[in-house]
Amino acid sequence: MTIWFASGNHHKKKELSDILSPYSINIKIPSEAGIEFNPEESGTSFLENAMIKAKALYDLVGEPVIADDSGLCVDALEGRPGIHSAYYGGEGLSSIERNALVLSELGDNPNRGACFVCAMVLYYAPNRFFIAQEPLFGNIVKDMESARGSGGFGYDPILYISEYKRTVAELTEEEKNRISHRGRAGIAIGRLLG
Ligand code: ITT
Repeated sequence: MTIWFASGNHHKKKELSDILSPYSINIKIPSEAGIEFNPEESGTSFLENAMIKAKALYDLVGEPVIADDSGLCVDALEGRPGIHSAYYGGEGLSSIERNALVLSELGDNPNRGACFVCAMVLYYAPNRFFIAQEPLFGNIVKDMESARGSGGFGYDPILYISEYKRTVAELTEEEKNRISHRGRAGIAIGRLLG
């Protein structure tokens, strides 16, 4: 079965494709069908933004849709970057610059607790949808030299998972998908579909 994924982020698409493959579910994103898709994410929570994306694509294609809104929430920064993770510090920054910005805002604060959050929606129709929201807890590394790893994307190099003694970017794809916010939410949705 193939289902729409309301995203323009190819990293998310790759991860969710792998997460849903045991359920024999393929996903396709709007750009693959030549559909321009860039809804305004005006919500105040991951869940609201996931619903906005799901509904916007459903309105365009009239078929079931999955949407993912996600980000990094740092305890000592009152949950920032949070829902602003994708463009934190300004649209033009690279991931490395955004990671450096979070580290500089945190400074030497001993409270390094943080988590990734993923709100995922399976949207069948305006009155029929399912939600899964899951975290991945870790600690923000102490400086850019400790921001290791080349896997994953975004803030993966700065979130350290003590159980694995590695950053998320140092995990294999399988390891990340097994424990991640997106992996857990995706499995919950996959079970509904599979
Ligand atoms: P779509 O809205 O098109 O799906 P996006 O990247 O703009 O793509 P979001 O608004 O949900 O998506 O923002 C997610 C951002 O949060 C993402 O760009 C990363 O900066 C960060 N993020 C989310 N999941 C992550 C992960 O698994 N690892 C590292 N960073 C992640």
